[in-house]
Amino acid sequence: MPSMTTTRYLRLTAVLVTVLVLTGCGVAARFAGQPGPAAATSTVRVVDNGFEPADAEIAAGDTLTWTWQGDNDHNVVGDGFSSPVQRDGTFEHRFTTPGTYPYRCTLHGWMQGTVTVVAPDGAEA
Ligand SMILES: [Cu+2]
Repeated sequence: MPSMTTTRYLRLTAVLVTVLVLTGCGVAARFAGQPGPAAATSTVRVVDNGFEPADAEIAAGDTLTWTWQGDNDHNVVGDGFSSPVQRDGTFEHRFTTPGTYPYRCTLHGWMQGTVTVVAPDGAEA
């Protein structure tokens, strides 16, 4: 029967449109809900006397580089990574596991920083 076929066609079209609209909204909501790419920090400056920025964020698998720019000796000591005491140069550490990694300069206890390692897709661990 033609009318039956038409009805089925219309219902199918309605379902398809609904699916497309919902899918589209979902995608749009995901983009709208995301704060955007985090300001990935791959370099932290070691100055007198602090770390800039003190709170760095990188993706798991990325390497963070500390660059000494002050006039005094400092080091970078955290759980699983430790630089020598040095006055210039750099120190690198590759973070593979998402999490929060506090560190400090053992010569100046108030020099503290944090590395937040997020999953590569941007999700917090
Ligand atoms: Cu220091």
